[in-house]
This record gives sequence, structure tokens and C-alpha cells, in this order.
Amino acid sequence: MTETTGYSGGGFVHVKNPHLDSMEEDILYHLDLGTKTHNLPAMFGDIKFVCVGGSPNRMRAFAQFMQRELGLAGAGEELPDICAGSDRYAMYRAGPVLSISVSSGLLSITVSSLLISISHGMGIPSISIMLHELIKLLHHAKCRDVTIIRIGTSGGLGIEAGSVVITDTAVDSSFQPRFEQVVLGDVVVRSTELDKDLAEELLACSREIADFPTLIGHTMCTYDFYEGQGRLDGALCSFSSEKKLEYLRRAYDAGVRNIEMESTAFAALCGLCGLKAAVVCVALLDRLQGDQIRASHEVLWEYQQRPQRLIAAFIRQRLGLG
Ligand code: R2B
Ligand code: URA
Repeated sequence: MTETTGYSGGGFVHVKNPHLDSMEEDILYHLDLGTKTHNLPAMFGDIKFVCVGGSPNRMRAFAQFMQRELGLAGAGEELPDICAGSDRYAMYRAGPVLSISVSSGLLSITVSSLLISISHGMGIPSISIMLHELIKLLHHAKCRDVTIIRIGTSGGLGIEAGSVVITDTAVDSSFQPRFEQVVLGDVVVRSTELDKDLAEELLACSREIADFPTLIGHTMCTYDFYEGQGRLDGALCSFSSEKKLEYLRRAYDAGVRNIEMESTAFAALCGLCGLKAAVVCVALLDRLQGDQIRASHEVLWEYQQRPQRLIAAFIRQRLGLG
């Protein structure tokens, strides 16, 4: 069975589940949020940008960085974890953004967020749980015209370490643009296309940041970091060095420029729910040169800033902040 990308009428987030309408309450268990316990439209209704990434610390640092970049109130202060009641994922908001309106002589002040930054852990099962709950959250909050971006790390393929890859298509380990999920014992195949215009817009933004290379390419998503990515240095390895290089070169020839572990599920779920989505990952090494990540903590830290700096430039441009 193949499903195609969803249409989001009016810019709303589009959940594709008829059962949700008949539920009295929706508990977003792994986020520790819910429709009865939280006023989701008030908390999240103004969200326009969602950034997701593997590690809670990195996503907190990103929210703090955005707070400064956008000149928002509270810049420099500690940010509370919105999902603190659950130790599965962490969520931070850049904000608050205050909007003030007067209706029938009554002044009303709404405190909401422009951007949220959420960690998703490592691998497809982890990001998939987070995305189901995040997408329902955006739906319950009645968010409109949301852009979602995964910022992360990856192994590069034939590119310099530190390069940033903007994904045009996420492919599986056979280089196919598909995400396969077993549902009730059957394999459901979902498309993994990402928003091409968004990828081009991000590439145009990258031209303003001249100190690292940025390119558009396919991203290969695997179920494992070691054998699954053709590494020779795991606890198990069932292939030769020649076979590894032959596989990685075939991936390169198919257009793959980096390898990570979440992009196919991310592209499929976001696409089906009508979210404009992008994947922007820095390459920590060139996998044609080796398997181990040898760069120092300082170098790796600076590499991880690169997708964040690109997204900051993009959001500033979208908001007309230059
Ligand atoms: C990139 O880095 C992680 C593995 O080290 C994984 O989450 C990914 O996609
Ligand atoms: N993340 C991956 O999934 N692979 C790498 O090689 C580096 C980071």
C-alpha cells in the first residue's frame, strides 16, 4: 500500500485519523501535555516554526540562541522545559511573544510562542513517537502555516567535514525515496519528499553565511549507526572494507551526500500531515575517509552550530528582520 503527501487546507495541520474526533481527551503522554490539562491553543496557537533535533541540550541551546537572535524578551535567561514532567523529550520555546488586542473595549494580552525547539532522541522509533504527539499538539492548538525543520548531525559522503547538507529527498538504505512502516502486519510505504522551495530558500540563506560549505543533496536514513551505515568499527561487522566502500560509492552515485537516522520518518509524517518540512544536517566526517568521529569536542561543537546559524538566518529573513 502506498500513501501520498497530504493537503493541508487553510494552512492548518492535517491529522489523518478519524478516531481523534470521537476522543473526549487526548493525552500526549510522552510530552506530558493534554487537551484537558493544558490550553494548547493559548500555549502554542501562534507557533510558526518548529525545530527538532536529537539532543535535549542542543535544542535548549538552540532556543536560547534564537531568543538572542530574534531579540525576544527574556534573552539570556534560563528556559524552562515545557515537557519537564516527562523525561522522554524536552521542549523549549523562544518567546514569549506578546500580542495585545482590544475588542469591545476589553484589552486582552496573549502570551504565546513563535518558535518551539524539541528533542527527538536517536532513530526512527524515537522521532516517530515525538512527531505523532507534536503533530497532534499543533492540530489541537489550531496552528497555521507551520514550518518544521530537523537540525542535526550526519556522516558526510564525499563532502568535507563541517559541510551542511539541506536534504532534497530522504532515501532509505536502498536509496529509494520511501519510508516503510509495518501497520497491522502489512508494510505501508510512504513518500519521503520534502518541500523543494523551502530547501532552495534555505540554500539561498546559506549564501549569506560564507564560512562553511552548504549544499543540497539526498540524505540516506538508516536503522543503525554501525553496520546499517556500512561501518567497520561496530561490535559486529559482517562485510569487508571493499564491500563497504563499494556500497558507499553506490550511495554517492545515487545522489546521497549524507547519512543519518531520522529523515525518512520525519519527511513521511510531516508530508502526510501538510507540514512544510526541511532537514538540515552538518556532516561530522566524510565516510569515504573513515568511520570514527575523531574531531575534538570544540570542533564538533562549532560544527553543530552551523545548522542553527543557518536556521536563525532563515527565520530572521522570514520575519523581515534582515
Ligand atoms: C545523527 O546522529 C545520531 C547518531 O549519532 C542520529 O540520531 C542521527 O540521525
Ligand atoms: N550521525 C549519523 O547517523 N552518522 C554519522 O556518521 C554521524 C552522525
